[in-house]
Amino acid sequence: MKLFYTLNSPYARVARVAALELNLADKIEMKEVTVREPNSELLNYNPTGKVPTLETDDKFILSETRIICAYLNRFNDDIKLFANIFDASSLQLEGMVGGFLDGIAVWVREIRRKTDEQSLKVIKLEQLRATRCLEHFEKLSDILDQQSKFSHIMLGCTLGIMEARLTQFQWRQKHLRLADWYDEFSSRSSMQATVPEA
Ligand SMILES: N[C@@H](CCC(=O)N[C@@H](CS)C(=O)NCC(=O)O)C(=O)O
Repeated sequence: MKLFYTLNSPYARVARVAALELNLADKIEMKEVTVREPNSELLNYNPTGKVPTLETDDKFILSETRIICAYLNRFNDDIKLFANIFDASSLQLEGMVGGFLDGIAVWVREIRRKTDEQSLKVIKLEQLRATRCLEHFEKLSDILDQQSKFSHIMLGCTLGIMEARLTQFQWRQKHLRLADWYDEFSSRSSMQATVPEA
């Protein structure tokens, strides 16, 4: 299998962390690519041009982080990355962390534009969304454990890209228990091996 990624994509990081957590490093060739460029190698494989992208051994091209991680999970039955459909609490967490990541990705993308092209309205909206989500996860920190779950990996990667790219957004002081959870989760080797560039 071949996993296409960029160093700084939080979505691709989720897939890379999941691959490491599932002990699949020797089954996957990691291929760093560029995105949003007409000559990106990824476009030869995936018309969406998005990372992560997985090429399976039988040459199917899988898009979308969740689909890729679900596919990877079939190679290691000992770990159940995804919430059981009968466990609404875990499904709730998984869904809300996904929405949190989507919002942070929009915010990060917005501030990468030239200053005079940035929309303050979008930035404000995403800041408010992130603040609400952080409060929600802070309240949940009692039930957040350190298991290798898709929701936890996604939450760790979202907080990770916030720390790397939204440096002025001081979230730690008001969310001490979530920060503790994050510090412990991000110390695992899969997270350490995939830290975004400063
Ligand atoms: N819904 C997708 C989102 C993936 C995504 O947006 N990746 C970004 C990098 S963070 C990307 O590849 N952007 C390239 C582009 O927009 O052309 C997923 O879950 O995998």
